[in-house]
Amino acid sequence: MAQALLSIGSNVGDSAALLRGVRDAFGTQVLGASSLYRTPPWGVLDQPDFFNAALLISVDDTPEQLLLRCQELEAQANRVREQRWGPRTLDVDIIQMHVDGEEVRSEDPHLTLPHPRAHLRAFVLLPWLEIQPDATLGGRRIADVLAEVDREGIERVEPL
Ligand code: A4P
Ligand code: MG
Repeated sequence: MAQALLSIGSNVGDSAALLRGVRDAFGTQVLGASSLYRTPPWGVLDQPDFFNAALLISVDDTPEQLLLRCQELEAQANRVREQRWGPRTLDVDIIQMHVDGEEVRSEDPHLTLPHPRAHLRAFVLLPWLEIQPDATLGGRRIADVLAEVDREGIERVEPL
């Protein structure tokens, strides 16, 4: 039995519908879904605003199996990999995963857990805080991690 926190994002196409499609694809495995947020681009600044949300899911998958499911959802959204941190129809990242109550840690570039840039990103932390306020990242409460990052321009839009 595993639990995972997913960060989902889109800034090409009907972003709200694409993010809702991810939630719907996980169906009854969804334990919690954040609101939909509109967020200024991070990394590559010269691109449209993103829509982001977080999902807490309960799955029977191994980390590798879950990564494959996430990549299948990206492929179904006709995602083309062009530029690192560039515009995309759908990005589904695994931020943190617990298997049988133990946090998974991996430095493998193919699947790094917890996600190596999560602590820098308000577009990950703010939606996550909404659904799992007691969560910790790197041994710290995510509210404390969030207090140190720039959250300017992030707006809650509506429920997912
Ligand atoms: N990978 C390794 N660890 C993980 C993980 N924990 N979850 C590997 C998912 N994938 C993981 O990802 C590249 C490789 O990361 C995958 O093949 C997988 O095996 P990618 O999605 O193909 O490429 P990318 O997304 O362009 O690169 P990267 O570094 O993953 O980008 P990020 O970090 O996902 O950032 N600004 C806002 N406001 N909102 C956003 O959602 N997203 C990005 C993308 C940039 N700026 C953004 C947003
Ligand atoms: Mg990604």
